[in-house]
Amino acid sequence: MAYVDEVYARVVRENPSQPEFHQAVREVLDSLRPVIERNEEKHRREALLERITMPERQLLFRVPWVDDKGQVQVNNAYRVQFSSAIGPYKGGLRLHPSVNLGIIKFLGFEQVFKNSLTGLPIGGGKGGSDFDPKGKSDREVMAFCQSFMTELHKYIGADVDVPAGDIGTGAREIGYLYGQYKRLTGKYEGVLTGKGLTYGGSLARTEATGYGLLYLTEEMLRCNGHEMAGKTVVVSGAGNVAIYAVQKAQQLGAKVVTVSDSNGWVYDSEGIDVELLREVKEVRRARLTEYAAARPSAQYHEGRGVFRVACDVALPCATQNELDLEDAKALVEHGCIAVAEGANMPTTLEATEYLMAHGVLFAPGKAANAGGVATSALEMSQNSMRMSWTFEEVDRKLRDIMVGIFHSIDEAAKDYGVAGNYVAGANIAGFLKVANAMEAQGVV
Ligand code: NDP
Ligand code: 2IT
Repeated sequence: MAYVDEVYARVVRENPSQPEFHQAVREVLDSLRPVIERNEEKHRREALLERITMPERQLLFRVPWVDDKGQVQVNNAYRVQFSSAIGPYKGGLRLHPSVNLGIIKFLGFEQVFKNSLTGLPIGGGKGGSDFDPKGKSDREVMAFCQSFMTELHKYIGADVDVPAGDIGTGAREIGYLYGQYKRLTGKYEGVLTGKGLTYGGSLARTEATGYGLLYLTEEMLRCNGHEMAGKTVVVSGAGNVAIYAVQKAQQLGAKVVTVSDSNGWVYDSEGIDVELLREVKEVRRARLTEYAAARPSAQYHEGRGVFRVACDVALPCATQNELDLEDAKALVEHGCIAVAEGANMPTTLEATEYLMAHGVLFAPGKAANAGGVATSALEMSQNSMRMSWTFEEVDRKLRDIMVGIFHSIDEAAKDYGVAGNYVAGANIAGFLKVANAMEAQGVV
């Protein structure tokens, strides 16, 4: 049996009931075949792939907190410290009722390669809880965050592990988490990113994932003889990534016609009004029905449907496995030329294969959405220097990083005989740096 298949079988055997983790590992290992085959016996002897697919440390803990009625609530919480080969563990905290260990492991695994692609010195990790911030009062969210950090603070630090936002964890949650870390440790340090601008945050971090997605997409289009201007774009999600993807796509001259949340989606024939979207989502924390009610050109639909709308470019920016084979077929039928993943693993394996087999340019999340964590690393740099850069400086660095990522995945794909396969290119380019650092550091 090929070494990659042996390792995949072991991952499935040792991590039962974690389908998302299996899926993420499968995609990476399949891409690595040509790399591993060049030196299979050496890698097997060093157990390189077993080590890269097994987290260095997994923390599971309970988070008790008191709700507004005086009832004690208890949530499950996780921090998976996946790899510190190239830097301190780095990755977000997801707060969503669907969170379980398998989801956090898939996200942590993806993060290792993504962070490597940024070219910055950050290892990979991820955490979160099945706590649902939706519908909770600010006091309840604070109570949860303080209790969560009361346990988590023992395992993190500016040079150890630096969490950030993800689904359900935005500026409010990061603020409460930071306050509690500072109170418990007495340290004012860059232990979290995505902080507010008054206490160590970086300009452009809020926008970074969405903007970075468009910078990479635009470069991918340009290198394949297209441009963003004039394109019709569908976006899913209506959170941090989606909002700033819509904004940057519009700045680049595209027309964005959809956004979605977990209840339904909006088609706006005039193009999404991003200021109204921000008001509904960031200020009022309301549903998209309120967007549709305030906008005559918008139609609201229950359920899913974004990827059935005719478009040139599709940007899934909500959650994992939201774009399936039927969606991929509809996109191809409508003449879509590019899909770029703002979310982590939003496209199923079958859909990814179908899109690539039908000539759709496909930018995988670990490359396309790396702008968020890259700007987090820039926030860490600014904290270490006790300085802050202007919006324009950070944005310029972000753009350079995203263009650089596109070229490194493009070149890795060409080097390994799979030109144009950016999934393989991203997995290979991300892997090579981590593997090199692991080999250099010995058996640890
Ligand atoms: P937010 O919480 O800000 O927004 C998530 C959006 O997706 C919401 O509109 C949410 O709707 C919608 N959604 C639809 N279905 C689901 C579901 N089943 N589970 C969760 N959300 C759902 O998160 P972000 O925008 O930060 O994250 C979106 C994606 O981007 C995630 O995959 C995340 O891992 C990834 N990502 C985020 C980065 C960041 O910097 N924030 C960086 C890189 C990747 P509703 O409000 O109704 O729940
Ligand atoms: O998935 C991701 O890359 C993030 N949620 C951002 C992580 C970070 O540390 O900024």
